[in-house]
Amino acid sequence: MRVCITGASGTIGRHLVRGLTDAGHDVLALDVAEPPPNLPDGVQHAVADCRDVAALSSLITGYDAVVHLAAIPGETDFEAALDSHLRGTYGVLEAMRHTGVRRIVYASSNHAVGFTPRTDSLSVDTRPRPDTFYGVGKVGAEALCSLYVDRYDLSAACLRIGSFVERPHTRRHLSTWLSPADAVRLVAACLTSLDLGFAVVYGVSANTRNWWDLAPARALGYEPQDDAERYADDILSGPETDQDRFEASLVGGDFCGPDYDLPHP
Ligand code: 15L
Repeated sequence: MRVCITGASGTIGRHLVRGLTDAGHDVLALDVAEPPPNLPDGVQHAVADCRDVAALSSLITGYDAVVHLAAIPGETDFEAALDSHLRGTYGVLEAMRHTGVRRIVYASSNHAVGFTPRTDSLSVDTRPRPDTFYGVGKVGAEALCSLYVDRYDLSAACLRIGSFVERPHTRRHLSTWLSPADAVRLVAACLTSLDLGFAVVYGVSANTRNWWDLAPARALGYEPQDDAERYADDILSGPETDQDRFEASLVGGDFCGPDYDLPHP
């Protein structure tokens, strides 16, 4: 498939550019700033702001899908969150509508439901419960994807990603880790699933301690291979702290704590 990746220079973007290219996709690596380092041979890159519908439209014409990662990857003030998540995603969806690109894989986040308390199994149907303006932005961008699916017949997968890190290093990560290789598997499945429509799925690896429902992602063809448990001995060797216990009690972990309550103007 011809796939445009926005935010291609970011942490997840760099892995996906290489992983999807290796999987045989024809990738356009798009970013607002510098080209991603170590771009694989044959990968095109372009610089554009996702809010610039005209620029984006001319770049994605003829593509099959957009993997939309571009956004500020953590908490900000309200205005920045609005701009980054809502205006950025709106720009991508509008460019897709103008050019007939039919499928979006959107990097949402667990922080869309971050204030949800620990349960046996977290359903994708749980109500939006953002833990930050970042989470509010993700909820809003998921809603935009839903609108464009229903009104303009696009297909969308919203990935509520857990903790994308090279290797897990906190107790929470034992549940929430999404390995780089599994991230590629998840996005590849969403790109090629025949019956996508509108889907919200959790993006975590096959972690022994996972408690987020992976059935919706598996239904799209995602078969995670990694498990944070292989790092458990190392991570659990220290004493469990109050912070660990707090992080385990809510989906969003430390994002739910006081450090993420930004001062309001
Ligand atoms: C995210 O969505 C953030 O981008 C990342 O910084 C982590 O906090 C991650 O979630 C997580 O929940 O571990």
